[in-house]
Amino acid sequence: MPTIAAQPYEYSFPTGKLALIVIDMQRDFVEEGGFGSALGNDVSLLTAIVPTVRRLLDGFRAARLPIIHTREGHRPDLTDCPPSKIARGRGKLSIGDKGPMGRILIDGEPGNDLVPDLAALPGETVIVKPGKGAFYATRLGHILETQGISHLVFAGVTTEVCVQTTMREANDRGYECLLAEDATESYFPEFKAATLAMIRAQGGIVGWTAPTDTIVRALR
Ligand code: TIU
Repeated sequence: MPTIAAQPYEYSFPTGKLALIVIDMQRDFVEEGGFGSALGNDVSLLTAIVPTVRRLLDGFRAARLPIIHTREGHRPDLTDCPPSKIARGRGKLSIGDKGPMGRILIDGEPGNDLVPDLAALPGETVIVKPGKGAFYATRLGHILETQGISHLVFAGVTTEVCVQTTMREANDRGYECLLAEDATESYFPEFKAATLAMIRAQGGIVGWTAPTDTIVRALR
């Protein structure tokens, strides 16, 4: 089995059972005027990882391995959004309000698109998810099962919210999870650092972490 130099120890994966999941690299979080900035965050930290996420995507594309993109987005009528989620945050704009990139966090609006450099290519899967975790109320589990996937590499934003939640969901479902350290980011550097540390602590209680270039080299 190929291996990747990772923390807390090497990550082995059966070729053909590995997939990439890129979490929520959408304009709502990465660009000014979306949900992230409405919550009072500086989006520049997130914008900075776009080229690294692209290198990871291109590595999986070159290796012809499955790629799944997610977007956090709700139906226009908000029937899939708990009122508690709309009320939370008390930002300038709430979910469903009209912002400079269309209605905030609504599927089909310009702000819900993946950033142009990370757009999905034909044959790649895009999952729109109403929650922070990508398994909740989506067909992700079914898709992975039918493709025989057992090992997942994770990238995207934000590290401690949607990425970590999805990684924990995947870990509980038996997937072997590796997070690309420099292809994920948080609005809070200290939260990113803590998340990487807690994932790989206790012998990899949630999974492994490794740099993007190390992962891409192992795919060749
Ligand atoms: N606010 C924040 O850090 N994250 C989210 O609301 N969603 C995701 O992480 N995608």
